Amino acid sequence: MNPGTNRTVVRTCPLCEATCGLELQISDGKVVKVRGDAKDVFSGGYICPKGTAIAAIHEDPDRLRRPLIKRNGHHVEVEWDEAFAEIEQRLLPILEEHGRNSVGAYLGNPNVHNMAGAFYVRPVLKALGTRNIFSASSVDQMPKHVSSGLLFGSPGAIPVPDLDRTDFLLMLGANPLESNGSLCTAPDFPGRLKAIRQRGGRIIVIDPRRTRTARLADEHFFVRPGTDAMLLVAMIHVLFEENLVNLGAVADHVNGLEEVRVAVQPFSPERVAERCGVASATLRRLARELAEAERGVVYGRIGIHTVGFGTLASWATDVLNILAGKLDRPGGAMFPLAAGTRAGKTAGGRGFKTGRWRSRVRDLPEVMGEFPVATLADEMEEPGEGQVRAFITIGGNPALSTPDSERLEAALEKLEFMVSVDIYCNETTRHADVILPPPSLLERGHYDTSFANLAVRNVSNYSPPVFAAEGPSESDILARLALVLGRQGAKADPANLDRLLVRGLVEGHVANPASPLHGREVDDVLAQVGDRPGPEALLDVMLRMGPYGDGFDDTEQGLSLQRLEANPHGIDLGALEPQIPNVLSTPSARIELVADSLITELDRLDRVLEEAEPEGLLLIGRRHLRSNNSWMHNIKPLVAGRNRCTLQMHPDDAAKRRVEAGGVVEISSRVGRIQAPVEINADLMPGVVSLPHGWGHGQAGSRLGVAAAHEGVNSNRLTDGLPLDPLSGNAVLNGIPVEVVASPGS
Ligand SMILES: Nc1nc2c(c(=O)[nH]1)N[C@H]1C(S)=C(S)[C@@H](COP(=O)(O)OP(=O)(O)OC[C@H]3O[C@@H](n4cnc5c(=O)[nH]c(N)nc54)[C@H](O)[C@@H]3O)O[C@H]1N2
Ligand SMILES: Nc1nc2c(c(=O)[nH]1)N[C@H]1C(S)=C(S)[C@@H](COP(=O)(O)OP(=O)(O)OC[C@H]3O[C@@H](n4cnc5c(=O)[nH]c(N)nc54)[C@H](O)[C@@H]3O)O[C@H]1N2
Ligand code: SF4
Ligand SMILES: [Mo]
Repeated sequence: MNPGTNRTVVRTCPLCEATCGLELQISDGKVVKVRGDAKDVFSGGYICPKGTAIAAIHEDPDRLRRPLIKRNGHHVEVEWDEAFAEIEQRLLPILEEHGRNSVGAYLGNPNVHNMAGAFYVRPVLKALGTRNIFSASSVDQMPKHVSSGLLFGSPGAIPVPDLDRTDFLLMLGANPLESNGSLCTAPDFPGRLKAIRQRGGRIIVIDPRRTRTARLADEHFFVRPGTDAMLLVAMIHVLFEENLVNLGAVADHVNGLEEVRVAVQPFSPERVAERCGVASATLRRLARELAEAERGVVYGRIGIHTVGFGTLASWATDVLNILAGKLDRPGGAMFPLAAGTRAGKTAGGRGFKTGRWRSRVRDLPEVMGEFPVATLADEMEEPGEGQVRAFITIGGNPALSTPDSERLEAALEKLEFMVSVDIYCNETTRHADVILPPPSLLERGHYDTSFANLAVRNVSNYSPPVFAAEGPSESDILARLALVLGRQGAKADPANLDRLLVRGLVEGHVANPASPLHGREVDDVLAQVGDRPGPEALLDVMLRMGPYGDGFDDTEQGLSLQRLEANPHGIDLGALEPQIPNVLSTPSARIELVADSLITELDRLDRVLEEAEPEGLLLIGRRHLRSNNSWMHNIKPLVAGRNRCTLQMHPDDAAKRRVEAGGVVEISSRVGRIQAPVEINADLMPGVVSLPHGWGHGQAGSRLGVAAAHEGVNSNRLTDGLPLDPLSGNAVLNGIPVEVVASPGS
């Protein structure tokens, strides 16, 4: 890569789930222009303001270039060897003395946007051996994993709305005009929504706020936060009551139909309507319209997952699709078939279990090998065997992203030792004793291993690094961390782990009688992979052994990393195709509509409906197109303009509390109290207030110059770590009871 030349490169944007193709013009080693890649097979030139800001993230002077060690309370730059030696000297004795569970780990959202996260986090966790694993999943999509695990046997089997072919989209708790979509990878989500309406289809949005997405829809209904499970279950009730159940293509693959009918019996629209704030006639009509739609689908996202009945709401979404005959059918809810998955999966499997072990303090079940991050502070504070005394964060900012965060920050400060793999010294990593900064997102290869499994078209694209990295790659950093934890020493060569991982993957195929590689010489196969960096080598094997791969057969035209490199705008593998029954991993090889745990949740729903409705205001979140959770507020073009960290409130609620436009309010919940400027806004449902998350910068010891000037307040000082979605352990981040008063002196 000659820095002196002018060149144009294309690459996939790793900043959100939409996976847009970007075109970067580079002159004298600097990105001089970013625009959408018009030739990208999936995004066709679409881009959002964050994609344009990618160069500013790369160039951000506050982005760390060298490791930091905290000495006498201040972070100082050190060499890489010194940083790993420090970890060896300080972390290993804690493990020796207090056992493996004394070190906790938290994995943040960027790990799913990054090959290092996909392939090298697991070896770190394995070397650590701890059960105290936490991640952003339990403040996000864990309910979806659990409902998919129960219904389809695998937490990764997630059906997505077939946006490009549907004519009826019922959308709850999602705001893709700001978020660009989630658990539904669809670059230019806004354009795809407009196309539904242009072809005569209809969009209905259910959200406690009249969002930009709601404005684009044909109809919008307010819903009381946290009540979507009732609303969806009532719609299932209508399908049975009005004889609208029609399983369609999946009729021969479903168990438990009669049990669902009985279980939803108590939940008529008339019973739930007042509680949800949606008229019973509307619920009946929407159920009928869904059933009658030739190509229709229900899609729910974070607003229905980060609530106390998150798993039940997620389950009910899929059950509605199944009972209305919309699952596994074009225009309905379909399963992607990603290039990186193993070819030849057939129906059946071991199914899905949670609670294989439980958390020490609150006795909460493990879900997908982790505990709810809402109990992280408990595990750090409570003395005794297994107390979390040391902590590793990888690409995460739990100090801003997780509930009751003031308490978590206090617990972080008391740790004996903390390591963070992160590009910034921010609200979380300022507590770390050692910060290991990976190179920028333009200095690494990129492939979306996660989002290919959630995409509305099957596509495959690889982006090589744009610039050579100054320091070690993120996979090398994680490999060295794994080697230190595995007692291989602070100077162990990360390439050793690369070789082990790639060889292990190939050996697995060679040993598998069902694999086309069965019986081949491992070294011959490895020779075909060639001399690539670890993540690229692993990716190559996965692509070639995947459903579109060449299977390491020279005579085949299939997919390989080399082929992707020759097609920089990506390769289109076509529209989604039916995957049932092969996608199912339940022991019965069928869809299991009911599980005991879900019946227990329906019983709880029944009891909640009998209780008096809680009074007072409920707090929900709010995303903005120019933000990304907590970590892009240090980029000037993304924070320019008016303060976005405001509390939005309906005029009637404001009037009742004598809150005036332009003033400052004090917002308090069971766990915290913060102040924020207020915006009076009739787009909110009365009784609901909204504050975005990810703000609250300017903390002592952090190094975020721009963010400190746009600090805002941390909404997770109000969210409560106690109430959880019981089946998934997901935190409740929407529908928080709060009080709001005009701030004295404002
Ligand atoms: N109240 C409320 N809270 C929420 C939400 C909400 O809607 N409301 N949303 C939740 C959701 S959906 C999520 S996903 C979580 C996110 O929770 P987190 O993942 O904990 O938070 P992020 O803000 O995404 O922080 C990402 C961190 O990764 C670092 N980083 C960025 N790029 C890289 C990289 O390439 N490598 C490494 N190693 N580090 C990198 C950043 O500096 C930052 O420290 O927040 C959750 N919190
Ligand atoms: N610009 C931007 N894009 C992002 C992110 C970001 O922070 N900023 N974060 C990324 C991440 S990590 C994720 S997970 C995705 C999330 O993507 P989305 O799921 O689309 O998230 P939101 O935009 O927060 O939309 C959630 C909607 O749910 C509504 N809501 C709140 N409570 C309820 C409720 O009880 N019921 C119903 N029906 N609705 C409710 C909110 O008003 C909001 O409009 O976005 C990703 N993309
Ligand atoms: S929508 Fe997402 S993937 Fe597309 S440019 Fe914006 S941040 Fe990047
Ligand atoms: Mo998320």
